[in-house]
Amino acid sequence: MRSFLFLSSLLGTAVAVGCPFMSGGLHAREGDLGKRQNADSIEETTISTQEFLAPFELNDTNVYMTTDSGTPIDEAVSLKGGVRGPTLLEDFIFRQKLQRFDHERIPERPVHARGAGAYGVFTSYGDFTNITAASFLSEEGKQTPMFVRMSTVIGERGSVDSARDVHGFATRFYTDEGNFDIVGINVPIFFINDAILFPDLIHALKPSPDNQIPQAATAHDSAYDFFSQETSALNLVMMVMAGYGVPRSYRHMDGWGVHTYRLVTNEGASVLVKWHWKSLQGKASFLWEEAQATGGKNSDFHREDIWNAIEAGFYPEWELGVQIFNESQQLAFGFDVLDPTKFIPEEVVPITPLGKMVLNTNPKNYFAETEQIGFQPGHIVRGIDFSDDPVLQGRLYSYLDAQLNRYGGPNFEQAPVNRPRVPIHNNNRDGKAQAYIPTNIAAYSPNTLNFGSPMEANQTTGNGFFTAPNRLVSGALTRALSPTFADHWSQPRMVWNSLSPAEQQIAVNALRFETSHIVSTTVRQNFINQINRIDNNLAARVAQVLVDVTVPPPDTTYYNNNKTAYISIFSNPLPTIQGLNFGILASVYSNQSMSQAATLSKQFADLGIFVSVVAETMVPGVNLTYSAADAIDFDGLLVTPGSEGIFINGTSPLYPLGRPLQILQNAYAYGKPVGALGTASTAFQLAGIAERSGVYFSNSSATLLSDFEAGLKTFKFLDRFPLDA
Ligand code: HDE
Repeated sequence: MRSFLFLSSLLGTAVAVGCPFMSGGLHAREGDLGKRQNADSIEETTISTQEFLAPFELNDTNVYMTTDSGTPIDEAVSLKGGVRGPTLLEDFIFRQKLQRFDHERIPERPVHARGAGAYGVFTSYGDFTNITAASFLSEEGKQTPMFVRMSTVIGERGSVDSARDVHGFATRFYTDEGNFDIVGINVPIFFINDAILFPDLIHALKPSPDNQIPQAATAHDSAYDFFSQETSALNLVMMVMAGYGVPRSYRHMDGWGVHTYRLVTNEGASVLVKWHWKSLQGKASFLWEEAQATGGKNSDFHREDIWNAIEAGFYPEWELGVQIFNESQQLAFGFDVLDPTKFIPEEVVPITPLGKMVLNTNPKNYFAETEQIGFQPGHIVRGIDFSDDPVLQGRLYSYLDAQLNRYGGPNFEQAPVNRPRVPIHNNNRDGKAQAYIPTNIAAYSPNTLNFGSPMEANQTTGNGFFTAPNRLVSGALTRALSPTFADHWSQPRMVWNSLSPAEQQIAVNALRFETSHIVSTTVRQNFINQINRIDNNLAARVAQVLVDVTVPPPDTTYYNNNKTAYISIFSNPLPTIQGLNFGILASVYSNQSMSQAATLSKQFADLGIFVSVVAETMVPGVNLTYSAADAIDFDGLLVTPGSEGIFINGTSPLYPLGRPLQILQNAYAYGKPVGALGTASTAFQLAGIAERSGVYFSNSSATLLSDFEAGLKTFKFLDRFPLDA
């Protein structure tokens, strides 16, 4: 079993960087929260993530084929009237096989259709009963099985993983008091502040209704028409453009619950919280050119990455934490905590770690598990309660409705992946595909015929769910948004301020790409007007590539100097390189190259990364040919001495023209660490790449190993790219 090395260094990392806001949050001190388990001591996963699913698994090894009703059959050939005659209606085997095929699909999710899932285990760091009655947080070391599904939002089920998009981060805890879902995303905010706008948002972002173009992309008129009219979206748009839209992998993104929730104790005392999953792999993102190439070369990049990591035992890990604040602090941070388009900077309310999730098991059947899982923000357990965030409130309806539509009936909670670990007892009955056999004939409450059972459970009886007793609601009915939600520009301004110059350039380039696709001059101008309210320099730089737009004078109403240290993705080295991909470029025509590749391959694999030796043919020791390989396959790459010839000549019928050189040049252009052992540096001269940060030349493989270990942690060398003057 693996030990968890990185966590101890990540605990207690709340670094204060000039707090721009009015008042600090309620930080849970260690004493407040009970003893936290030493993270290094959580070594053993004792709970099997799939134990409760095992009874539903079908094992087809060494058995005869049967119909769905169990009759052994031969279904390889249909029943005909003569070998050359027509197929007969009588053929129940044929009919069942075809009919089952015709019905294989259910409607894909209207959003988040493309995703990948995995099982894991959550371990609580301590006894948190002083802030919540949630049983999965009640004891140090308590383990709870989990399922997680990560996704893009806009693309269809078969779209590319590396599309620029917000990413879903939906987590289910199979707790011993029922299922609890945090259905979050990889940014702390959402586009809109009222769920009634969701269909508008999604209609604007999805492909055009006439020609279904573009797929999985926001770079079109309707999206920017919406963003420039519904300006609550600007905060999220800025984060997506600054790198959050193109994560390197699902493993390298954080997750956020986004809305404010309540934690409630057994006694009914409540605090407000924001949920956060911190990736212990660190945050890392693609560059846009790389993401686009990845989409074309390997549309399964993200699902493959997490699958391979889990198969190799490089179990990805996230730390669950909460920002905790008081009921009285709802308006204390300069905005309204019920507005999901705003986040509380971690300098203002640091994150209190609660436990750790380790994903350690891949699903066995994509449809049965990853496709059929039906997350709902309404899957909630005792000790947790909602807030009046209007988007959360709307979601409580929509997800249930979406599952009904996808399953065509109300028994979707009976699918193995949706069943709770604990028995269910209620008077819900019948419906399509009922899989239980309810035996209670008094399916109503109150009853005497079943001795009053199932009994009602509540705060004091039966350990039941309860609404926080101090939740207050008052006010006249009104179809209006709170004025405390009105500022749509101060936070995107803070996001912009918090980016390094290189990241600002990434955001500018991203917006140049996106807005270059806008045909309507009105939409272009509207968008420039809106980002001018974030920053005049940003607006001017984006507008540089457009025609027919005027950059208005600075609109300083919302300009501020606030910053947070927690937004920047590229400024922080990764805590670990485990599970990254590394390429060693070699040539089968050089013994020197092949023997160096074999040695280096072993040395680099010892760093806990996936190493591929690339050469012309798949002789032993080669993992990828130049016919198949591309720079997107590697987070870093090294050229072996003896292989220089293929960079100089670059022509061989065994691979596309100039491919080896192209791999090297693109890896450099995607900001990756690249290097050469010994004489192989001549390949770099040919590629026009000089030695500089992230470009390593050495005669010593030991030096290269340590250079690359550091280089892969740096991940992207942004100083290679020009900044606007
Ligand atoms: Fe979702 N969302 N959403 N959403 N969402 C769905 O539910 C919806 C929102 C999120 O991997 C759908 O089961 C409304 C915020 C994730 O299975 C649907 C609103 C956040 C997933 C739906 C929101 C999310 C969904 C599609 C109000 C982040 C994928 C199928 C504005 C905090 C879950 C389904 C998975 C999926 C509706 C807003 C995240 C249609 C009405 C905010 C991660 O019901």
